[in-house]
Amino acid sequence: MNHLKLPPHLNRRQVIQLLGMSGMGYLLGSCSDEFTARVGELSEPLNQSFGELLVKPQKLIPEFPKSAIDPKALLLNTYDITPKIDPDEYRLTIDGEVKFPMQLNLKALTQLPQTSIIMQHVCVEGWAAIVQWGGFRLRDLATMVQPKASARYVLFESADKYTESWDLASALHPQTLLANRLNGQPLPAENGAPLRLATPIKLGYKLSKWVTKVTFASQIPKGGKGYWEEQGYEWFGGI
Ligand SMILES: Nc1nc2c(c(=O)[nH]1)N[C@H]1C(S)=C(S)[C@@H](COP(=O)(O)O)O[C@H]1N2
Ligand SMILES: [Mo]
Repeated sequence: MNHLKLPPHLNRRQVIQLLGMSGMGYLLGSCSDEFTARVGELSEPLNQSFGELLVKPQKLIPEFPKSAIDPKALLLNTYDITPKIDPDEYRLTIDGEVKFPMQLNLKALTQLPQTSIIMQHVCVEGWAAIVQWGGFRLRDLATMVQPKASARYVLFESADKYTESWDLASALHPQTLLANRLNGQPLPAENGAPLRLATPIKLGYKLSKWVTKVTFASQIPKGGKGYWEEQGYEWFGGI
């Protein structure tokens, strides 16, 4: 029963609780049989490469002090058009090379352990801002859906049709979040509400706003490197 290696902040009980809530209707299209099967599956060992990435020590980027936060420095890109998203209708789809594809609503997503990070957001257009993002770790979401051994990349789709693709290791980095808060307040619509990517290890264009779909994939589809990457920006986008 103890095969499942979970990150220390997300214990087995929390995962089962969350799946339990999913079974109660937060997970669309679920029925109680499916739910029982999912909880049962949690006692199976994780696939090795995913498990290794989870426990492998990854270099942590030092955080900035709270006093360094500069709310005015976070610029909005003039080309971004904020899509209208009804929070009640919103669903995050997690699919692809995973054992348990899911669609979760905002209530279910807030059950994941919440954390925050103060980091520098760097846009290649020539501006940077120190911001605090709050949300949950993408690795916790991955633990829920259990990527298969074939998963190598994570693709993101957004409500404004923006796309991104990441390597799995960066997506599972402990400081990579799906954020729902900015500088201690609910995330404003123009900054990506209800959910956006945040991490200190990647440049601004990798940090999709208005994320609606997270797909674990064995390869990056042709033309699917990402909105800016397809126009020549570097794919890895590391800082
Ligand atoms: N969905 C979506 N996400 C996006 C973009 C976008 O146009 N659409 N622009 C990216 C770029 S280039 C940057 S620098 C940051 C800007 O984040 P901000 O608007 O919160 O400052 O969002 C990134 N995420
Ligand atoms: Mo940017």
